[in-house]
Amino acid sequence: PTIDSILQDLAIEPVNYGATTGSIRGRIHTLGKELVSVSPITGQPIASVIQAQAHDYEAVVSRAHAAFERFRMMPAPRRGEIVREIGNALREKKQSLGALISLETGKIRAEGEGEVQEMIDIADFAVGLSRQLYGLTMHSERPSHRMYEQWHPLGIVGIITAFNFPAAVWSWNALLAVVCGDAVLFKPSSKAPLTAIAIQNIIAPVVDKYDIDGVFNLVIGNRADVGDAMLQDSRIPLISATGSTAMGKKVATTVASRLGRSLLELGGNNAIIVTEDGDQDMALRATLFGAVGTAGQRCTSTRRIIIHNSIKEAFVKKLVHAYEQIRIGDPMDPDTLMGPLIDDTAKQVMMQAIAAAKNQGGTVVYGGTSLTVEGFENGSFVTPAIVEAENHFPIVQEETFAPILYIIGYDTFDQALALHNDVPQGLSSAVFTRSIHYQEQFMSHKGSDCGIANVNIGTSGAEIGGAFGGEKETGGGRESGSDAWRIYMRRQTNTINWGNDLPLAQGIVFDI
Ligand code: UN1
Repeated sequence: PTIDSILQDLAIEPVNYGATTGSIRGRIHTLGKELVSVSPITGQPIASVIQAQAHDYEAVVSRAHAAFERFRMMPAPRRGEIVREIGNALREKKQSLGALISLETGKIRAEGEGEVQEMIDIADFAVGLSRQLYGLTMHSERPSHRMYEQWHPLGIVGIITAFNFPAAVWSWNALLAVVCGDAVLFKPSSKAPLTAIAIQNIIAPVVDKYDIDGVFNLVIGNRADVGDAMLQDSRIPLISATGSTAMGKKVATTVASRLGRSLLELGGNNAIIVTEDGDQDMALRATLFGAVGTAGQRCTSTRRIIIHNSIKEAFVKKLVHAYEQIRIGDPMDPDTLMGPLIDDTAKQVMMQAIAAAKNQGGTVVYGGTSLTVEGFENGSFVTPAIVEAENHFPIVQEETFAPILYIIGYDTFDQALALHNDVPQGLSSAVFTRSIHYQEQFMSHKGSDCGIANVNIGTSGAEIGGAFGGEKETGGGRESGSDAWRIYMRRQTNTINWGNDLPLAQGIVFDI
């Protein structure tokens, strides 16, 4: 498809408005500064967005608040119908939205469409959930009493996302929050604003059909006008934020200072342990997808290989051979496996990390250079890097959002586990082994300290059905499947007395 046909199919104009309350009529005409979305593939502008300013933000939030008060009265299964129609609208636009994600972020077409598939999957999940927002019932300690709990809609949910999953992460939060009866306020990364506009355009006919303007809101704007206001706004009881640990700390402290809730999904430093008996071919394929896929820009990207010293050299050799065959270039070309980084700043950050790794004693065994791709001279391309390193190097302890893979050797499995957990982050992890003994140790309470721990599967590419997130500096939040929906609701405990007496709990007698 041509760029023009992609933009046309998603109703992206040359200039778009960065504040909307969801319906076609709900576009707020802002006067803010223009934000140009530049494709990392060509370095050329795709289209631009007029950013929301403080008064636009105010208009959106007050409409969202009013909409929430109406929307929470709609029965949950009916809210599920809305999400089902959104899922269908996404199915119709899977190709064009996937292509726009590729254009805007540089991820390859298969991964752009994969991201839309995650949106469709979570929509299906949310539809089922709309009939399963279960609470527990308890036996009261008092005679003729009954206790139960209910889950009520929470309010406006703020969703702050990163450039690397500009669509799927919105859907994990928004589609669950909406079946829970909340309104959502989406603040996307300024590096991927058009994907957010496209999502609003795709859902607008559904919003109009159900007359729920104000439930799905968008504000694209800078931190001073929009971002800080969201964090401080007590009309937004929950902020769900995805991004760097530094950003997450700011979100956590600001939201906590007003005793709001935050759901954080921050950096990872994900490792694969390969044991002496592990299937090396499978480990190799998982490493390629995990370390090179999305040009190493997933929070679940594989950043460290912790490998038994007896097989290390042979494995690195095979890895280098595989890296040599990776087709780097235009992500719109179906043969490409790795597109550009998000921008030239990301490229500089990668080059600084490579220099630091060398300085700290590491050896670059492959790649780690800037790359010029013919016909795409202004794209932000690099070669993925393999670096022999030690786990304690300061650079290895950090998350660098780029395709750098550190190779670390070990002798005993206890050592491997210790190295594995000895980083500040705790998102995703994997072991490749045939030994049930190692597998179970890895998943046990003395094993991986991450939110996600896989056996004979890589670190990235999780399904939506599980709870997604991690511990330590990853922020502790859980999104997507399992019972992650609960954070989008408020729990109420109800005790009902159906007798004619008023007994007190704990056997207290308080009579005159
Ligand atoms: C992210 O990088 O922010 O597990 C999310 C995965 C994807 C989601 C990544 N399903 O790699």
